[in-house]
This record gives sequence, C-alpha cells and structure tokens, in this order.
Amino acid sequence: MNDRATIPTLEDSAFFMPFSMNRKFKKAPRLLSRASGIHYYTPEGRKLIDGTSGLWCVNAGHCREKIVKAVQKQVAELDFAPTFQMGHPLAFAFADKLAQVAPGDLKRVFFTNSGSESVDTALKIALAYHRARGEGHRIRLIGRERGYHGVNFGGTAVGGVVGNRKVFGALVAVVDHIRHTHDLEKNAFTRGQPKHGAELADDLERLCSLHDPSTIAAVIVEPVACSGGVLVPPVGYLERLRAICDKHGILLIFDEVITAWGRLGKPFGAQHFGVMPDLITTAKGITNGTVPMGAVFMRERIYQAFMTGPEGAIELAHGYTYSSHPLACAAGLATLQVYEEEGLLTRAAELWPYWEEQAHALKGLPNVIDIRNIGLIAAIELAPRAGAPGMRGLDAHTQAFEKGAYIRVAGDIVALAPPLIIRKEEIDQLFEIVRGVLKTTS
Ligand code: PXG
Ligand code: PLP
Repeated sequence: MNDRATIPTLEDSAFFMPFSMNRKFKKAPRLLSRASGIHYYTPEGRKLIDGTSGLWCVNAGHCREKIVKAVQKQVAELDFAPTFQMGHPLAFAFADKLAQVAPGDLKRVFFTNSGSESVDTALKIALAYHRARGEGHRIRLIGRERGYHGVNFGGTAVGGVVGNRKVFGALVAVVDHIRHTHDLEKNAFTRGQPKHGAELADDLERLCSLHDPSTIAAVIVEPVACSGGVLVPPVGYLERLRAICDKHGILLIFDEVITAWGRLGKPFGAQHFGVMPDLITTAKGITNGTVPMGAVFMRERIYQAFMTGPEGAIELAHGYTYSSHPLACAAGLATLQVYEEEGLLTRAAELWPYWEEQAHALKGLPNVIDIRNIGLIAAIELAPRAGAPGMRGLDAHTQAFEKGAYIRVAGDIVALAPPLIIRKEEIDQLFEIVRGVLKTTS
C-alpha cells in the first residue's frame, strides 16, 4: 500500500524534530508533501483526510486560493517591516479587523508569532498591568493540571502536562496549579459539557487561602483543554472560575489558541460559553496556519492601564521582531475574509449534532473507555496497555496513517478536529477510518 522505496532515507537527517520520537520516526517516516481542502497527500500520492486540521490550525482547509494569493502578493510588495517605533498599514488594518470579531471589550490586540509567545506575552501583560496599578505584589500565576500553554518558559511553568515540565527542572515563574476537571467515573460518554465538576473551580479558593489572593496576578486556563486530552469544562465551571477571579481581583486568561476561530461554533470559545475573560491568547487559525502568527486580546481597562505615563514613554517593553509580520497580516486578513464569506466561524454549530452522533457511535469498540465532544472536536479515550501507557494511542495514530487519515493522539486519547469546511459524507469517511483503526488496535 505504501511504497517506502520512493522515500529517501532520513535516518541521518540533521532535523531535530519537535515533540517526536526522532529515532523511531526517521526509520519509518510518515511524510506529507501536499495538501488541498481537507486532504493531505504523501510523497507517493496517497490521499489522507486531515482529521486534526494539521495541528488544530487549518480551520478553513488547506491551500485556500484567497489566502495563498494574498501571501504571494504581499511577499513581493513588502516582505518585512518593523513595528518597533515604525509601522506598516496592514498591522493596523488587521488589528482593527480582529477587534471587530473579538468578544466583549477585548478589543486591543498585541501581535506575536505563535501560541507559546501569546501565552508568555499575556502572562507578562498581567504582571505589568498589576504593577502599573500599584499592585506589584501580585506576582503569582496559576495554571491548571493537564493544561497546555505552549513551550516557552512562562507557558511551560503554568502548563500542567507533566511530561512537558518534568525534564526542565524548576522554572522561573512563581506558579501553582488548580486541579483538572477530568472525571471518567462520573462523566464518561458525556455529550457536550459534563454535568459533574463545577465545584472543581473552588480549588482556586484553596490556592487563594494558601498563598493570599493579593499575591495572585492571573489564572490561565483553556476553555477546553485540547492538547491534554480534550477535557470539556463541566457545566458552570468557567462561570465559577470567573466569579472567584472577580472576588479577588485576579485576571482570568483564556488560552484560546485552539478554541478560537470557530472551533466551538462561535468565533471565540468565550462567546460559546458566555464567560468573558480579561485576556485571550490566540494563534493557529488566526492565519489558517499558513504563516506563523499569534495575538493577545485584552480588555480596554488593561490597555488603558498602560497608557497613563508620559506620552514619550514606551508603554510596554515587550515585542518580537516579527510581531505583526506583513505576510502574517496579509494571510490573516485573507483568512478572516474566507471565514466570513463561508460562515466558517459558526459552521461548527451546524455540524455539531451530526458530528456528535458519529463520534458516539464508536462506543462499544475495543478498549474505548470514553468518548467526548464539543463543537467540531471529539476525543476517544482508549484504555492504556498494562505497563505501556501511550502505546495504544501511538498505534492508532500510525494505523490511521496507513488507512487514510491523519489524526493526533494525546497519550491514549485520539483527538479529532477536522477543518471546519468538512462535509457530512467526509465526516462519515473519517469516522469509518477511525472505526477500522479501533477494531484492529489491540
Ligand atoms: N496554548 C494552547 C491552548 C495550545 O493548544 C499553545 C498554547 C502553543 O502554541 P504554539 O503555536 O506555540 O504551538 C497551544 C498549541 C496537539 C498540539 O496535538 C497542540 C498544540 C500544538 C501542537 C500540537 O494537541 N497546541
Ligand atoms: N536574541 C538576540 C541576540 C536578538 O538580537 C533578538 C532580537 O533582536 C532576539 C533574541 C529575539 O528575537 P525575536 O524578536 O525574533 O523573538
């Protein structure tokens, strides 16, 4: 089926692959060389359904003409321009366009180049915001177990995926973590938000008592913890977290690197849940994954807290060489246009019931201990093999590649989140492949 002979050997390649089993992979590579719509193609020409939108980023599908053309035009016109004490028109135009889509009064935008940079930027803004208001004693950052906030220092510190933290020793930020919300005993096979667990938000009160709330600057959570295994927040949980933050003057950051840009059927997850954070971190789908970019959205009062000193002062000593890169802005503007023209930011809401039905139809297949879903996301949790956690998931991933689908796994949890342009018959095809994989993954 798979003619490996045409693939050059990669065993000695210089490429140190990120988050990968380098040696194992280079012996038996899985390569992608082309993409279009919801499909990837291998160098041998095999067609795969993209079951996880690349890495949860290609929300409008691959190689969309409008976005490709916008980037091609931009690279020939203005390849790079600084935005430190200088500017280029697209940066302002894109920020203003983003502000129109943003929820509530989160209308001020700071550009970065990735989700990790967005997270570290948001954490730094939270610390600096409190300092600017004379509350420099708020130095503590609170994350959540099983949370993923990228790989920079701040994001690793507040992150709660153990394997991503433990090999780096003590990290710089002053952090603590609230408990995660995953409870298979009570909530297995829930459709949408689980009923049990709103009270887990009270764990923040425990940390407030322990550390004194006046030392806490911000709490960061993913509205749905995706990388950590698709953990959907229990009914009432996010509301409760918001209330506790308000009570103690703590900023609430939603890390929406995955949940923004239509994944939950609204432009932002905050809008789906009806809970307004103080800052939102985004990336990925902001440019449909075509050019790296991220953005932090903040409430007006946060932005204004920085605008109080003399006009001749730099208000925030922070920024990246490539903040608001012209190619990224061009890609982002074209992406928003595609999202708008095709109604993609709300399409997940339409597909949701069908998607949910097909996902839960996998119940009863071997080793399936939970299925959960929200928006156009589904997770199938498999029982770990005795003494070899993650191996069953890895097998599912490689088997899916052989059977015609690219899917992500987090340990033994299969995570599905296809491009938002997927059609019902293609959803059927994807789940048919997953069904075949689960039947043969022992
Ligand atoms: N926050 C969240 C919530 C994320 O999901 C990041 C921050 C970091 O973004 P960058 O752009 O720096 O990678 C992410 C990224 C997976 C997977 O398969 C998920 C991510 C990245 C790679 C793989 O679950 N999320
Ligand atoms: N390291 C050095 C030596 C630099 O000069 C710079 C930027 O000027 C950076 C790191 C940061 O790079 P970036 O702005 O691309 O994040």
